[in-house]
Amino acid sequence: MRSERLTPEGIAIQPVYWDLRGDQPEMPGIFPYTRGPYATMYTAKPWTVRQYAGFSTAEESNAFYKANLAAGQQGLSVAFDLPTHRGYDSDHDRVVGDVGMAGVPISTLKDMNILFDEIDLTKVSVSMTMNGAVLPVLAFYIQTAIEQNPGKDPKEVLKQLRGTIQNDVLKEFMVRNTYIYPPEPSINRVIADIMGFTSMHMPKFNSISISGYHMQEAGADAILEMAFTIADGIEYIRTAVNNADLKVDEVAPRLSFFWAVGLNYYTEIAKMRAARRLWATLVKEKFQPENEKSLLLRTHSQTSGYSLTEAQPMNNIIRTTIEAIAAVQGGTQSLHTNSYDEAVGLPTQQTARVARNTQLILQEETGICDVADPWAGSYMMESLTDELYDKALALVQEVEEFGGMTRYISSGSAKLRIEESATRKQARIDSKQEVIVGVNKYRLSEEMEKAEAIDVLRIENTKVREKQVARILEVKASRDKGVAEAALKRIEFSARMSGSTSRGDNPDNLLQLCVEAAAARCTLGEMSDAMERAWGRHVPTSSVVQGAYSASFTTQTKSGDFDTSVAEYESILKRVEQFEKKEGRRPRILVAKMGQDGHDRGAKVIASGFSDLGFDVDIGPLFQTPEEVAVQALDSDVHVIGISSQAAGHRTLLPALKKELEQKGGENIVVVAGGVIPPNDYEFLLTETKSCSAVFGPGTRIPDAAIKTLDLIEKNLFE
Ligand code: DCA
Repeated sequence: MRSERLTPEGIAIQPVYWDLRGDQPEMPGIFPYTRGPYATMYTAKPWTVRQYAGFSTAEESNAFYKANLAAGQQGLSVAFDLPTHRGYDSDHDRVVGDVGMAGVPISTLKDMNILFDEIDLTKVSVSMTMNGAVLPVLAFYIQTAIEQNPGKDPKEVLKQLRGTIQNDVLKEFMVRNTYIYPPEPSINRVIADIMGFTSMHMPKFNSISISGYHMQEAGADAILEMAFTIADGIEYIRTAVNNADLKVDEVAPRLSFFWAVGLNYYTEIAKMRAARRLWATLVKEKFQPENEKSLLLRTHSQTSGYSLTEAQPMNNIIRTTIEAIAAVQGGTQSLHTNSYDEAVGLPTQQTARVARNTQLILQEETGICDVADPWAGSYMMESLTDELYDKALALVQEVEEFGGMTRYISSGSAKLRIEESATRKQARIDSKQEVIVGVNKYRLSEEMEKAEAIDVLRIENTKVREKQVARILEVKASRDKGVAEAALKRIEFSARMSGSTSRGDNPDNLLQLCVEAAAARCTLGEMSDAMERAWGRHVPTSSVVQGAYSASFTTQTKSGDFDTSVAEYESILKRVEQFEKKEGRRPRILVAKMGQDGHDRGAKVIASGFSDLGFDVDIGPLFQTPEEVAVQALDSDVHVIGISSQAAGHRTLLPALKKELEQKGGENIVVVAGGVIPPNDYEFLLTETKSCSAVFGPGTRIPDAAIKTLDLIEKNLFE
């Protein structure tokens, strides 16, 4: 352990302070681990700077990773594109607008070989955010590592692999939505077989990254995020013990966590402290492990994407820095800091560099690594930690009494609570109870009309797809067809089996079979289809939260804006009433999402807000093609379609929707769009292609969007 450090003022900074209140102060590295999983924390090893990235092609992503490693990044974190997540090869009809847009497309082993070209997988730890097509992706990674080491015993290669696969499907059914199969096989086969295989063959590899991140991004508060994530973790250990015949100590030491860290500075630090204590206490109580490592909550963190604004984007550097400090003072093991342009598009080289440097400055210029858990003993922090602990424990107990997280999620309660929380937050922002600098306060008048345009990365989606299609054909043409078909048949056969196949030495373990299929050059889509034939594809249902928006919007606040909010709310209701008198029915909107983009917070909040403001709201299923959206809009006879786009598919999908509407006689339906759409694209959508009539960027107030939408519908109908 490093000894004390003197500041320029001559103050001795101790690596750990222990003169806490109370007789028996807690220590880092000792149960219940409130203060950190390791005794020495960053004095022995700072957190890992792990930036999440994936760009349009495997070649570009590989070059980016190599440059980042050379520039000080310490671990890799791969972002895959949405077709890959959902188990589609890049040549599939449903994914035309999505290939290469929000990450790297990986359809074949060849793609994965290129992705890690000249990166030694036995040396660099790699995190992969993958939950749907997790078996083929992990299989490609394993097979790539084996082929990088010709002549070495594959078993020895596997033992050296360090990294993490997200593999957290439970949260996909609550938020984010990149699942493929229904919950039962997703958990009892996919996850169980991965835990079985990795615990036996890959001892340094973390088999799940149990993620609260996406819950907070979808609108969960700290208690919901913490409680649901810990309840998910308990469910996974239970699955390992009951279904995969594993002992708690074979699986729990390699479960890791993932938090979002937003701008509620004190709360975020307290959340991370309370969560460690809660996990250690509950795992000890429920599973009685013998290995202390089973109790450690080790976590990755990411600064909040939701907290970034399109308006005055440089402010986002400050927001991200504050969040990064909270993550570090909360004791994270690994961190991603967002780029300041992420509210409008994908990061560029330059903005990614600023984000990475934010962490390097914290690590190397500030002395922040010199002390473990510097907040310990603060009356405020300790009582906040206790309070979060108690509230989250009560919610975990509620979930456990319900029968565990799988059942709680299936009942729809978890999703609904998160959506309610998101809707209330939006209403607090719209009514200025919550301030966002440059958005609902301190916004310059010239910024009202249009946000400042900044350079964002633009991906030539058609070219990327053509390249991918050619590579898939090449791989299929050069392989032994018989061997590939036999490998796929074995996957399907195993998926149909009912007994437990999850242990790592079982020849029917699905990860084992997928590694064999990867070696036989089967594609990701082919492996996914083989399992889909046995299990089917999960079809989600959607509901709209009622009443939460209006209740929070018109809540009395100390800011004294109460009367203004009520007056604004009532004036919109009145306008909707007048519309109804004239048109014979209320304005009707279809809120829809196209492509493989499952981020539905924006769509759900808009649906709830518009519904509370008097609109008739239809909410379309996720993952629709433009044609399917056009058909639903015509069938439901809506006045307007609201498209929410978060994954950069708007330039392809909106013009395609416009074409479908024209072909099917729906040219009178107004189209509006919202989400992550760079200001540079507004002209393309509004004027050049006329594929929508308004774009509501991030930060748009729902009442303003509702009025503008009504104006457009009335202009269309009555002028
Ligand atoms: N004292 C003793 N050992 C330490 C200390 C310390 N103060 N700090 C770190 N270490 C050790 C760890 O025990 C670990 O060794 P092990 O692998 O043999 O257990 C090693 O150093 C690496 O440190 P760790 O804290 O585990 O950091 P990472 O390898 O970066 O793993 C973790 C972080 C959260 C566990 C992992 O799951 C991860 O990287 N997740 C990222 C997920 C992600 O990127 N998601 C993207 C959305």
